[in-house]
Amino acid sequence: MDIKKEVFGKYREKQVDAYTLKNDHGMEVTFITYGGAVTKILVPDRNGRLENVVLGFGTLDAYIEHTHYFGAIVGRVAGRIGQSRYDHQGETVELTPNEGENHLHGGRSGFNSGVWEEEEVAIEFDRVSVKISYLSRDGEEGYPGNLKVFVTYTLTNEGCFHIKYQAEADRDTPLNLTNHSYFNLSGDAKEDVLGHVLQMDADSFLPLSEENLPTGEIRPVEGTAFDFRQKRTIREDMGKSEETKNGYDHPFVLNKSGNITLSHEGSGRVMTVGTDQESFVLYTGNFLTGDILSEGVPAGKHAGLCLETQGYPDAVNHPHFPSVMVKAGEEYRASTSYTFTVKK
Ligand code: G6D
Repeated sequence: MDIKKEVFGKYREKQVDAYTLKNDHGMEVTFITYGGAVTKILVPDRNGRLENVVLGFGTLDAYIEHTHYFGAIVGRVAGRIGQSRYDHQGETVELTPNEGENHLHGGRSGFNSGVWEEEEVAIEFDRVSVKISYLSRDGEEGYPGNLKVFVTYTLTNEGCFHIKYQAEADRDTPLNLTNHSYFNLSGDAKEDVLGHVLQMDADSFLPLSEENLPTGEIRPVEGTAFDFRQKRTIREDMGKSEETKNGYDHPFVLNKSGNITLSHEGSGRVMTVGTDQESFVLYTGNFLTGDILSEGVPAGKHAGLCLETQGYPDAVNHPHFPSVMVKAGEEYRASTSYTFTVKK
């Protein structure tokens, strides 16, 4: 078990560091303190060949220039907030619009573009972890209150990459954190993800409006292109419905103690996602534009897929959705794990 720390660059006079967490079986997770972005996850295939299973860039400039949120921590509120506003206790809070009139992924300068600070590095016999922090000041992107966020990235000797989120604010605020890694289990993005096999314990999904905002309906997946309760490839039903012909970009409601399993036949790699979050967005990289990855290959459409575990998007504007409001002084906690195994 080991952790390597290197300087990755400088952003607005702040040093950006890269940390590489290693376990005893060759698996590695690398992230940078710019946006807390996960840049590489090296996982063996069935022949023991270590390859990168997330989309990532090799330079800080590329992360600054491209807003696909590769690997980034997203907040204060992941997803969209309609009309960039919400009401709370009789007050209307105006956030910064950054997608038409709507607010997406924390605004123009969300958590994905902040430089996070090292809090703690821990090396134990069966796991290594790095805890980082970010202070979102009162009024940042329109949000109320000073919010201190801690994220702990852990890699275990059992092949589990675990993300723990903790936060506390001095005023009531919405909070909905996620990690925006794009997974591609073929390794080094050698093929797109449409042939990946996905199984999701999700009986319902949230239909979207033209602006990709939840309509408020919670619809059963039965008989739709959103039914992944039995495993199927991404492409199998994608083209069969108007809503998914360009790919998936939809929130699902995760069944209690449900899991998500993604696998790639060619490599034998399997990733199982577990979380304490009630929802997640399946996004199949529909808007990727061919940016050149650290492996020197372009990340075109469907080059990677995201499983953004989180609260319900736009929950602040849908009272019947589970709330994402955190009270002043209350501790927010959330966690998600990505466990990698190999099918011989
Ligand atoms: C697009 O609609 C999608 C989002 O879901 C995704 O998070 C973003 O691109 C990166 O806006």
